[in-house]
Amino acid sequence: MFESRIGRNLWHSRPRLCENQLQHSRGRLCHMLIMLIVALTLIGCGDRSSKPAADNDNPTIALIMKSLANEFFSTMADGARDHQKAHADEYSLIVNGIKDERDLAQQMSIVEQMIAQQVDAIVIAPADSKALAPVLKRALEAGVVVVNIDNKLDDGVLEQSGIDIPFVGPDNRDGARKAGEHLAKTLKPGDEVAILEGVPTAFNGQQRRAGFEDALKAAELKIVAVQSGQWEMAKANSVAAAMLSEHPNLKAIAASNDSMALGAAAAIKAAGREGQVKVVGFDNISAVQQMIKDGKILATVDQHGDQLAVYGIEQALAMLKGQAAADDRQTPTDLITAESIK
Ligand code: ALL
Repeated sequence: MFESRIGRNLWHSRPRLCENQLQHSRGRLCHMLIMLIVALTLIGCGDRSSKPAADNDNPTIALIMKSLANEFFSTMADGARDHQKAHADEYSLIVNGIKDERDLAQQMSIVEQMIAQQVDAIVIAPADSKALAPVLKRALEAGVVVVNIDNKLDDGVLEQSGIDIPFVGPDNRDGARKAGEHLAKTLKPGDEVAILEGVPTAFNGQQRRAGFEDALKAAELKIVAVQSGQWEMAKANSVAAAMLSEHPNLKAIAASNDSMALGAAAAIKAAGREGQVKVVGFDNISAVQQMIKDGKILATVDQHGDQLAVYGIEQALAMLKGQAAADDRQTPTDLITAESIK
C-alpha cells in the first residue's frame, strides 16, 4: 500500500452517522437505526452544526485507488493533490492505492485503516464491484461519508446490503461505443475483431465490453474472441499474441483500457502485423497519445482521469456540508483520435 497525507486533519467528531447513505430496509434494523439516531442526537454528536465554533472545520478525505503502476491512477492522484492544494483551507487529503490491481484484500484493509484513522470521507475506485460493499458498509456505519468513483459498485449488492453510495463517473458503455464506432468506420462488414476485457468482475470493464459489442455488431463486424487481459499490459500482451496466432485474419483489437492497448500493440508488432491489425483503447494516457500520433493505435477514450477523483471529492465535500444528497453524477468521455490531438 502507498499512502500520502496532505494537509492537517483537525476534525475528529466521532462517532458520526450518515443517515442518508444507510438504508436498512428491514424492520429490526430500521428500529435499531432509529434508536441509534435518537441516542446520537441526545448526546449531541450526530450533528455537525452543534460543533463548537473553535473547532476548525477541516475534514479529512481519503482517496483510495487501485494501482499507481497504471498512469491513469497516478494522473488521478495528481489531480486530487492539485485540487487539495487549491482548497487547503477546506479539507485534508490522504492518498492511498494498492500495488497489485487484483489485491482486493489489500484494498479492503486500506478501507479498514481509513475507518480506524477516523477520516471524514472515503472516495474510492473499487477494484471489484461486489467484494468491497461489506467493508464500505462498515465505513458508513462508522459515520464516514463514502463516494464511489470510476468503477461502479454493483446495484444489487448495494441494495442487498441496504446501503446507498453515490457513483461519480462516466458512462463506460457509451464511451466504449464511441471508440468502437470509430474503429468500425475503418473496417468493412464481416471483418474479424477481438475484444480485450478488463477484470471481468469490474462493472466498468463489463460496460466497456458491452459498448464495444454494441458498435461492432451494429457495423456487422465479426467478434471472434473476447478475453480478459486483467487491465494489465503484460497479461494483455500474451492474450493478444495468442489471439493473433489463432486468427490470422484478425483486423482489430478493442482493448478496454490503454495499458492493454499498449500490450496488444506490442503483440501486433512482434507478430509482424503492424498496419494490418488496428487497436483502440480507453483512458487517454500519455503513452497512448504518442502511439496515436505515430499511427500505431487508432483511438482511445478520454475519461478525464485527472478530474475523476476531484469530482468525487467535490461530491464528498458537499455531502459533508449537508449540501448534497447521495446522488450519482455522470462525468464526460471524449473520443481521442489522430485528428483530435493534432
Ligand atoms: C479502471 C479505470 C481505467 C484503468 C483500469 C485499470 O477502473 O477506469 O480504465 O485503466 O481501472 O486499473
